[in-house]
Amino acid sequence: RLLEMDMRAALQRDEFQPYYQPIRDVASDRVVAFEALLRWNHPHRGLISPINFIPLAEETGLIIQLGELVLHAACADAATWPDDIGVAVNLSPVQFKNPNLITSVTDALERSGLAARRLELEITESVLLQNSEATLTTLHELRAMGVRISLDDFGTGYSSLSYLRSFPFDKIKIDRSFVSELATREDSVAIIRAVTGLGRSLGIVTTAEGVENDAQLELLRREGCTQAQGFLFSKPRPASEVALMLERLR
Ligand code: G
Ligand code: G
Ligand code: MN
Ligand code: NA
Repeated sequence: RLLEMDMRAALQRDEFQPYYQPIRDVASDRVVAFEALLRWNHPHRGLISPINFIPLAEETGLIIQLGELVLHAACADAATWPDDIGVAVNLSPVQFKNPNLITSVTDALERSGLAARRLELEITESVLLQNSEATLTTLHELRAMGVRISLDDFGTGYSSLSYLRSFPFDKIKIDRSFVSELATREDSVAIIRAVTGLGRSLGIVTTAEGVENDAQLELLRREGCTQAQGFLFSKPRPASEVALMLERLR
């Protein structure tokens, strides 16, 4: 079992690092960004997935430190990539309760020299669940800095559509459960069609997650989905392999 003290020690020993998964523009078949996905490189247990430590990090507040680590690493890494390639970083709802969030983002951009337009912050609707003024103010401030805001895991929560009205998101990420069922469930096709149509009418980029085969990609292309991400292109890989992924994929 993972414990808080293991995580504290791991932070000291620098065992956390973001991996990167490419996001491709569907119409041009070009990589437009990478999503940073945190990994814990444990000396005995090997690579530990975030689903096994993010909840503990959120309970203990360590997510604040971890979140800053990812933000700084992702901005620093992205600053070495071609100018037209962005980076997407996941933010926990807990990070929105931290009054220093704006300062951390500003610091990460300044220290890395990364242009704000190249940074995308992914939030889930649970961030907006309380729908507090403070959260919306923070989102608008980030937006005013030039950072883009994505609504992650779209379709898995309770009342997703109302969240689209509460904040002008730049991007909707369609949860991979809808993509994985495309071949077997007709209603999944209908849902993809509805969400890409919604994105088009609202002027919001749509990204399908969990794309694993060509049939899924072709269907997404037909429905006019803007971007695709998934094992079809690449698993998340360490920063040292980003150049290789760019060579192979565009
Ligand atoms: O990479 P993948 O299996 O393994 O990620 C699992 C989950 O962990 C996803 O829901 C993803 O959004 C989340 N996650 C990955 N990296 C981060 C991170 O840096 N911060 C937060 N808050 N969540 C992350
Ligand atoms: O929740 P979030 O979208 O931030 O996390 C993305 C998660 O999905 C990561 O755990 C990532 O490793 C995983 N993932 C990425 N591409 C695929 C895919 O094509 N298929 C499956 N099953 N999982 C994927
Ligand atoms: Mn995400
Ligand atoms: Na997601």
